[in-house]
Amino acid sequence: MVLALVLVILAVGSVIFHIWTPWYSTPIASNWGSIDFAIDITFWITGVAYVIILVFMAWCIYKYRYRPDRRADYEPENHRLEWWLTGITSVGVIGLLTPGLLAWNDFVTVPKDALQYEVVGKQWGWNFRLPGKDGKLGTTKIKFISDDNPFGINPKDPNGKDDVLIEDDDLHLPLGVPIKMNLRSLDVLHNFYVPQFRAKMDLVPGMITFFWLEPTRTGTFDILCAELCGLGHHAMRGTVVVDDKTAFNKWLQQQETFATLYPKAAAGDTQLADNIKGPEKTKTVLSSREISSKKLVH
Ligand SMILES: [Cu+2]
Repeated sequence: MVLALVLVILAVGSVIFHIWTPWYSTPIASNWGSIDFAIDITFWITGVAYVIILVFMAWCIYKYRYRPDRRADYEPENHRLEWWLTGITSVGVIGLLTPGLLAWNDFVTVPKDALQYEVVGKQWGWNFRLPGKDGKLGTTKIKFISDDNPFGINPKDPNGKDDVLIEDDDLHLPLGVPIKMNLRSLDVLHNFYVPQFRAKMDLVPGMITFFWLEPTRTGTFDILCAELCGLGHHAMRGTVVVDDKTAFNKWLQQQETFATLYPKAAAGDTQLADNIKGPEKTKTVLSSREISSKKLVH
């Protein structure tokens, strides 16, 4: 009987905690209300199922408690009950999956007029690249990555010369404009996450992943890495600022491009990683890791 009481207290306590919880979603700052809706529906369906199951178990413990004069019924099949349970479970699963699938369909269907942004993650920080006046990001290749070309921009691609590079600084986004985030990692798995945007996506070494969003209010928000990516994972933070059009254009004009920041690399005047052979190549990779960890300490 004590166990039945504990189960009821657990059910009631969970509902009260959910209503009075100190954990809540920050106010949304993007178009992804459909993701919030999918989470709300999931809470409702799993919450109702959780309460029903706990209360049912408590009721069974009470009703079928041991009595010396009572024998158990034998009823191995009950078709009516099975149909009911199958029907209710199916409705629950459809309710759980549908809002998420609809939101995902929108999430991977990028509007044609979206601005192209690039996010580059590394142990442990974020860099960003925006297209210049031509509206196109230059192509990149791993072999072009060096201290003089940290983004690995192809010097032969004219679209890359005017690319705006944001290193160790805040990312700015214009309000009310769809933006496609192209994500690259220089080392291990990372995950770009801004809680207020609701959107997040893995950065996978060797491939470009993406998502899109449209900022719906101005403000300053934290960028977090949501994938355990090494010792400095907790420190892999950044800041994103959503500006109105005037403030955004003012900020954009003050930024450096590939050609102004790394003139030698932009002119194709650097040694490629491909040209370094054998042990020296390994040494270069190690030393860049050492630089990253030194940055973290200071
Ligand atoms: Cu990370």
